[in-house]
Amino acid sequence: MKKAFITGITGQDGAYLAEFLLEKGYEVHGLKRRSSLFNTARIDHIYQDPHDKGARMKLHFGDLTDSTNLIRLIQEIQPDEIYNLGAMSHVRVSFEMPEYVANTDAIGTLRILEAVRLLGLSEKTRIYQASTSELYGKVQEIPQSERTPFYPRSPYAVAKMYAYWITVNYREAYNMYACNGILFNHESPLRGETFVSRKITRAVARMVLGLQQKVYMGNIDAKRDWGHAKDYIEAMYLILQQQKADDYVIATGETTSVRDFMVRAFAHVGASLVFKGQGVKEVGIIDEVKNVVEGNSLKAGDEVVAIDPRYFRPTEVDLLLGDPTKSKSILGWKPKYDVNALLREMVDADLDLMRGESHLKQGGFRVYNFHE
Ligand code: NDP
Ligand code: GDR
Repeated sequence: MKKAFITGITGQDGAYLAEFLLEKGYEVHGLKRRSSLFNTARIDHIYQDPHDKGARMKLHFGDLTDSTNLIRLIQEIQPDEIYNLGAMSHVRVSFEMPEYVANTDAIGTLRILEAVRLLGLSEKTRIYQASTSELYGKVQEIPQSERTPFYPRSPYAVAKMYAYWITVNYREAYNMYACNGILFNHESPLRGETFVSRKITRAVARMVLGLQQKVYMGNIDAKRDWGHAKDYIEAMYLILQQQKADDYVIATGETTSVRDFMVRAFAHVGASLVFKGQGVKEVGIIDEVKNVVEGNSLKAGDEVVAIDPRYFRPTEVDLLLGDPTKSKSILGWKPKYDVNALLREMVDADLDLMRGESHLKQGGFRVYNFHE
């Protein structure tokens, strides 16, 4: 039985990957941070009681900033594959805590690589590093491929750049099977609520149900190449199953602006959204509503989107568009979702979730209303 060790198992990708590897028959070990509240909501449905004989999923307390913990765990587990997905992954937040991000996202990767080397597991253990399209940063070339130069634009991206190169260096210096997946943005109903796609789909669902009136956004001109996390974790797995370790771009090859993502998300619930004004004065107004969702609270004339500069970033990544030619030809990887299928699934999932909130509100319970 193959053993996988996943850092970041409680995150979006970790949850999908753990489920995928369990289905493939792996024993799955995950690194979980100690927190004062439960932080396993995304993996509770695949949790296996360690008392049950034959349990193939095991969680271990730890942190990417703690070398001795990582060395001990990797020694105990003796993994065939490590997926290093753990990271402080929010670009805007990285401007507020750059040192912690460097420690976790950059040096955390070094700690994993060093642990494998020091424990004499270089030949046995294959390592996947969660690299990112944020490495391309300021536009140098469109579309972006494995050969496009990097120009990181945030403390997050700079930390991930170190992680990228230290992974390449350990592969070349110690002949380790260590790879980078340069993944473009990928989302899902499990996406963290403060990333833009989920913030939008959640807000649309809440507005339909009358739980929220407006959403405040940052730079809605930004363009991203958005795919579905379910497709992208399959690419991670494929990257570790090749004859030769290498780095791959994983993307859909299609780009959409944040503004257009919003228009499409509102359209899915029957509301046409139009934008008026410019810069920080720009607003999004509902033009017409066809009631495709029962009890839709949205009405023509509602001002549902406004700009709040506090969501702007000191340095922005304006345009990401990936060229997945290499991963398609070598890995045989092809995404099943496009951006429309993705956002429809996300809006529908948030409508289901928010209906629960709506029932609570009708029952007289307090419903919290976070705007991020
Ligand atoms: P999430 O933010 O959803 O998950 C991040 C995970 O890392 C969580 O499990 C989190 O734990 C954990 N983590 C954070 N800090 C530490 C730490 N100090 N020690 C151990 N674990 C920690 O990210 P995604 O699932 O979206 O992304 C997975 C990886 O892929 C990340 O490295 C991200 O940077 C990268 N990436 C993501 C892309 C995307 O579009 N989603 C695109 C390209 C790269 P907790 O649950 O306790 O917070
Ligand atoms: P990103 O994702 O920075 O690309 O990083 P995010 O969804 O946060 O932002 C995408 C774009 O939308 C713009 N934007 C807003 N973003 C947020 N979060 N909130 C807003 O209100 C808002 N308004 C506009 C942003 O400025 C940006 O241009 C994600 C993360 O998952 C990283 O970990 C990963 O490496 C990259 O994707 C690829």
